Amino acid sequence: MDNHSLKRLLFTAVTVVFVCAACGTSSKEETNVPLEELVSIPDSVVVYEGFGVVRSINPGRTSIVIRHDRIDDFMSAMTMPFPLADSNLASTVQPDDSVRFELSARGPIVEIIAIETIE
Ligand SMILES: [Cu+2]
Repeated sequence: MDNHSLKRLLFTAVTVVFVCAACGTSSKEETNVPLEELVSIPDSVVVYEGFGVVRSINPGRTSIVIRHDRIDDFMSAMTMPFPLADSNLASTVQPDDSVRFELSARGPIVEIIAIETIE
């Protein structure tokens, strides 16, 4: 199992824990318990730099699919969607652009915090 698969599995596990916790809650007031209180999400954020080519931007501008190179200590090369920390980031790129981007990773929560086109 590569590192990315592990992260996906972790994310799935977190989602399952969250859903199960919501199901087991009897009071409506307790259904919006922050994820951080249900599972251990580290406080520390790690920022990774990535390079790749934009494949598509989702219509809601909440994520971008990138065919990315290997990201050292994080994941192998692949094509995958990345959530955007800010939808304004989507306006700076378009499909087929070569890009450099920065990812913040807080446990299984990964998102693009910066992106720019490169030559
Ligand atoms: Cu990836």
